Amino acid sequence: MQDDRENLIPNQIAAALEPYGLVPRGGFVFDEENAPSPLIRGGHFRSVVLVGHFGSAIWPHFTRWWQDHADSQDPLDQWSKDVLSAVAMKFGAIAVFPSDRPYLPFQQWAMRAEGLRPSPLGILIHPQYGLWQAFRGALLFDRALDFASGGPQRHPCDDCQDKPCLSACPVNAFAGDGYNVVRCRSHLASGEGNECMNGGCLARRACPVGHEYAYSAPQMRFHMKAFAKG
Ligand code: B12
Repeated sequence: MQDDRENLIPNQIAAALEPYGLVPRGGFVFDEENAPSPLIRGGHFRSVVLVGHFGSAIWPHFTRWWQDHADSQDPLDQWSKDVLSAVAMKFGAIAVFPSDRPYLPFQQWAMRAEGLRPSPLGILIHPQYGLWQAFRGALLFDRALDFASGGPQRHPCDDCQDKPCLSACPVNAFAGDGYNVVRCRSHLASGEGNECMNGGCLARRACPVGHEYAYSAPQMRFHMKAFAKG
């Protein structure tokens, strides 16, 4: 049945994001039971499109921008804001961002939009790209857009017997209940965590899924540095 949903534009959004290495990562219409409509900047929104990246696709675009914004405090967040605010305006949406407070439930939205589930590390895993993907923002619409169902994806951790991610951390930050962030950060600060700092989180790297999409060395270092700084 045709209601007021627009025949979205996923292709147009994808085309607008493509020059930045970004992709639309599904979306959905808010309902009051599972995913209540968020009240943001005084307005309620009816649907959301998540925006993110797979592998290192954003890296050349972001670093080009960074060369001209070398004094930015949070360059990746700032780049995301620059890019997505302009894209949002084009489609009559507003852009929201994962690191803005109060935190919006990006992972819950992503589970609904793309059918992803969390890995034992806490971050969501994608059946093709593994742990090498993240979200740079979301576009909120005051109208209900028409989405193809995100559908449940195959959850690769279900077939992973050994779960090497849980035992690869040199300080066992994932050995207990959840993720021991203090232990992880102390290791990085101690100077003994150079392999993690320079090559990326060893637990994340131990995951066999989507190895070929692992971030490039400079991108690994960038994220680890940002994480270590807190
Ligand atoms: C605070 C935060 C952290 C904190 C604490 C995380 C935690 N325990 O919840 C710290 C600093 C530890 C952290 C670390 C990392 N984070 Co973080 N983090 C966030 C942030 C900004 C807010 C989380 C939140 O409270 N949301 C609000 C609640 C209401 O939303 P939610 O969807 O219900 O939140 C879910 C998460 O909290 C999740 N969760 C539960 N336990 C854990 C544990 C970890 C380690 C994570 C990441 C999530 C997580 O379960 C919740 C229920 O669904 C989110 C962005 C966002 N807005 O969500 C990114 C986010 C979750 N982080 C992300 C990432 C990538 C990381 C790092 C890998 C960063 C890095 N260095 O590259 C590391 C993880 C290290 C590792 N080896 O696994 C991504 C995850 C993408 C994905 N594939 O799922 C997000 C979505 C940001 C993004 N730009 O995409 N993070």
